[in-house]
Amino acid sequence: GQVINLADYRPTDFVLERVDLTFELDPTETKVETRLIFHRRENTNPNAPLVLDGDELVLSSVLFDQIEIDSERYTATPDSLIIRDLPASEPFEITITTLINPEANTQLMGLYRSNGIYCTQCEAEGFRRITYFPDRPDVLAVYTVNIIADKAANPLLLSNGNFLGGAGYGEGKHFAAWFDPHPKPSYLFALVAGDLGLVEDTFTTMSGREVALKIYVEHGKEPRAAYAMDALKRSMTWDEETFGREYDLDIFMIVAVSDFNMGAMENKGLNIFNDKYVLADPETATDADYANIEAIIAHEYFHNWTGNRITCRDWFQLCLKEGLTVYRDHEFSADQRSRAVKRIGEVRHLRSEQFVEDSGPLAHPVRPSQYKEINNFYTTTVYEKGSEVTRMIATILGKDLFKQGMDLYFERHDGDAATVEDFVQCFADVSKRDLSQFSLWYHQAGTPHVTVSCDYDATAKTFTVKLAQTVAPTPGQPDKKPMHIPLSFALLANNGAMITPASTSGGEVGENLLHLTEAEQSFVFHGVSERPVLSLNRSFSAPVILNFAQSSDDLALIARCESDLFSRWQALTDLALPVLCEGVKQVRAGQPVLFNDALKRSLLAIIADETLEPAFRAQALALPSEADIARELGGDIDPDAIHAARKAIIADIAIAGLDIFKGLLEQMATDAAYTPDAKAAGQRALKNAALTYVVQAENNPLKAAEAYAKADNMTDLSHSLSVLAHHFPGMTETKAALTDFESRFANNALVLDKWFSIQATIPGEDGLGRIKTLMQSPKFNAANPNRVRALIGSFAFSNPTGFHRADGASYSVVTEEILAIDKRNPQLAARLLTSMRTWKLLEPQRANKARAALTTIANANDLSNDVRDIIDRILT
Ligand code: BAL
Ligand code: ZN
Repeated sequence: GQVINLADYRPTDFVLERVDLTFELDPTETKVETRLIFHRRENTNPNAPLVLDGDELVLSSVLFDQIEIDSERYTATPDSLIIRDLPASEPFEITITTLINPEANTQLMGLYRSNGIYCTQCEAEGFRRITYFPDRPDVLAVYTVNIIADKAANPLLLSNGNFLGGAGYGEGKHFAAWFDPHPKPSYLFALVAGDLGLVEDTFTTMSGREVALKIYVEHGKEPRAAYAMDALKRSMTWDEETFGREYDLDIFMIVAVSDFNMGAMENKGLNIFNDKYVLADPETATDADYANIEAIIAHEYFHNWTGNRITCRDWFQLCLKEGLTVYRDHEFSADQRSRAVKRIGEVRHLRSEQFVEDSGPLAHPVRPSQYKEINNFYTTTVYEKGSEVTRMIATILGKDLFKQGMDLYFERHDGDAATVEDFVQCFADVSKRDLSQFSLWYHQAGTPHVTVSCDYDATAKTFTVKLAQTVAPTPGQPDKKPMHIPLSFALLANNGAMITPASTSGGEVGENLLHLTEAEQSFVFHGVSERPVLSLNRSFSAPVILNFAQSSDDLALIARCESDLFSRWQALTDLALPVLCEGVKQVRAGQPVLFNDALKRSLLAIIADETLEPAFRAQALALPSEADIARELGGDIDPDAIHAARKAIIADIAIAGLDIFKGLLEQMATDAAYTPDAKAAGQRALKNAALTYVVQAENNPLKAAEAYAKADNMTDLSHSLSVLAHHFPGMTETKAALTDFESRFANNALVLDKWFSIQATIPGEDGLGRIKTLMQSPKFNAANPNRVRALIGSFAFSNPTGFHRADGASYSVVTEEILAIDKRNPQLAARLLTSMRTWKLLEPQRANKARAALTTIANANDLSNDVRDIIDRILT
């Protein structure tokens, strides 16, 4: 693979004016005729050839202004088509015919078939697997698409934009024509054909236009699309009310397919979804599934403005659309649900995925400056850290200026292929702030560490907060500059009230916001009449790691009194992590796990506090995960010791709080029919968290088996099954429940994915045998990405004791599987391989085994670019 550099960006030599595509669909031999009108860009080399991208293409013919071109004038390979001797200024037409095989397309990029449905995935570089094309996001054109196909097998023929018309077409065939008036890059092209069920609705936009909404799913699954439709309408309303953005076509379509590499894709007017993020009903979807559907439906819809109307100049700018759109979907979910609980979930995810990425061999800036394989940059850094960077702009500017900046961005760049600099400039312009230091967030990889120390001077009545920031070296970036870090704060009095200082000095201080800009900086608060407790980085205003040795008493005060619920949760986490890490040491030293009562007291007080929403209390009960503890330890990781220590501490808390937990089991139970709203989901979350503690205190599967038997929704059913499987593997109750679940949902692959993933995450070294058996199950299908992620992905990413077996046996099995998957679907294989990105942090015996397994991959022949790129980076 060749390195692509941002610095080498230059516009194309030719301007593409319009695109006409005609597809004659056939499962194994689809004919694609592409008519392109170009003219040479002004002031460019008049002799430059036209260079079009391809990927595994077979050229059938090429015409210049409708006439076959001499073979000396062009060079065609599977990867490119180069045409020479083209006009210096006047427009010309190139007509290309290619033949492609959708059935054989197992990469799921370009045009492929999933369960008999023709569908496409073109982001980032899939369009070049359909036809030769200037396949880059800064080439925007208006598309007309004609689709011809067998009518009986494909009653539906869909593409982007508005429907122009259709009719019969020869024997047994028909055609449909679509026109998309909005210029777009090729990565937003989509085509769907097949036989699907339809759910319809309408939406009236703020200017009074009626938009037809259509969701297509497999026949029989229509009732399971109702929630997605509801989420879509709420998204459309929210984007009008919050960002003033109105939808711009007569029709908006969503198609659910069962083989999909990503979650979903925002193709203009024709979103294509992994069916996992469309289909839901109480019997088959969990509360988490409903929340994901809501978030992803919103995300793809929001892309219509942030991504489609304003797209990216090049793939280095991916965060321009992704980070911003994640920020928008986070805000949407926060408005639809509990903002604090949503924020806690976001931060948990950011820390467990993005912080890990940012501190390891795959670390890269939010806006990278080079890549070898763009598919490997659809990362939590680009998405989630990108969102955090947008959130910090909103925090620094405040609500009103942020809104003005967004309005300016939409006004100034509508129709553009823009850059991160363009985006930031809009906020600089409306706020008159210099955002050049802030922009380091886009360019410097690595999570900043902020060290905090406090000093109270009772005589002078001053409180000094000393901050020091560092960013560790990351690949290609040995030296880092100080960043602009917005830290939201509160000073709490001993009674929990907020203290307002008379004045502050030492740097810019906004409303409850410290602007840390220097490597070392001291903020002094004057007129503070008692020693305050500092609550810092409230609501996680900046994605940083705080090194702040706060006393248990101070943390307990924050956990009890902060008005910012996020900070209360954070204080509990800060109480728990040292206890858990100490427990790991005790386990490794062969000592009993002992700890003081501060954590237990604070935790149980929060759990029992009925003024707090149940969803928040459930989050508190979740405690830091095994991965969180590993990250806190930072090296010499022994997953078995981590598991044992955490288990011992939870058992201790469970016993101490047994009465509370039992009380919650009853209080949170309800006879009301299932609804997926946040309040009901929160009650279920607390009930189910309590169940986990009760069975551990009692060391008996009975209550979980009872919960399984009486569950009337998938949230309760899958939770009780997972409690049984994870805490009582092999017991009669567990075997019975697993068998029952498998037979009850034998015909629902998405639900069986839960059954696979629950079993794949049962702790302990037996996990390997279990996944080997499950891979042989007739229900498993190694060609379907959802199945692979549910079984092998869950094992590698979410079963530390099973995957990191001390003998290294799991590494061999998973690497072998990755090599097999790479032959069919490189994107999926590369993603699975990132599960080993932290191998160097393991204790030496496991690290050596991991290195050996990774070396096997590195030495394999014919690796895809995707896997080659990841293996090269994680092995060095
Ligand atoms: N653009 C790829 C899928 C998504 O982020 O929406
Ligand atoms: Zn996106």
